Amino acid sequence: MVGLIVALDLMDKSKALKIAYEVEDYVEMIKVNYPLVLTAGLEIIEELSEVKPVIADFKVADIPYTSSLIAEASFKSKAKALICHGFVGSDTVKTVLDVAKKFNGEIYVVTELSSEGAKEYMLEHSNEIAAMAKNLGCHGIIAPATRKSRVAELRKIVGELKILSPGIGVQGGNLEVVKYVDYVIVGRSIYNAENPKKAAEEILNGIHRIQYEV
Ligand code: NUP
Repeated sequence: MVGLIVALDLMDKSKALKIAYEVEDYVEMIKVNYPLVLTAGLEIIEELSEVKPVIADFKVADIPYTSSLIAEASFKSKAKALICHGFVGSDTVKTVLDVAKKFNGEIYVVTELSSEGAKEYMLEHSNEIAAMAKNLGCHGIIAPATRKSRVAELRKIVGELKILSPGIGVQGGNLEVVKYVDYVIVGRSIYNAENPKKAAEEILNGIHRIQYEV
């Protein structure tokens, strides 16, 4: 069954916590990114972990040594998973994966961003990045809901690996992508909604409708 991950890109800790509790029945995981962690502190990961497992979307993209420290700080703060860029190459990805293993954590690799700029440089190597993530034994990839046909292609490359897909709603992607993914990541369409709980429920219903369409 395809699951929903809420992205809490908020700059207000209490609002983030409030929304996390409101949507908890509809989401499998909570994704945090720099906007929240830079304002609320790394402790927010542990606090949100009380609600659901947390993915730290730090898009790690540094030399292996520095990346290993970022991974260590993330997993020590109780992140369940960490997102790492793939364009940096296999040494960095392997290093953060080794750190993740010590904490029983997971690594998801960005193949190509969901934004338009990904077409300038990332798209050219996205398939190779996906293959690298699979060969290294990462847990999954991040693939763009804004380019459904690309996600279908990436699925063929990564096989059983998990695909987490952002870009639905404000970025223009739609739920059709659920045919190829394990999770969709949704931020603004939930946390900016008048009623985030209802928005999350509706998105989850939409996921199930499309998933079970014949
Ligand atoms: O390719 C990516 N696109 C993307 O939007 C990789 C990501 N990690 N994200 C993240 O997903 C982005 O940083 C944000 O946290 C979330 C999408 O949020 P929204 O567009 O649904 O508000």
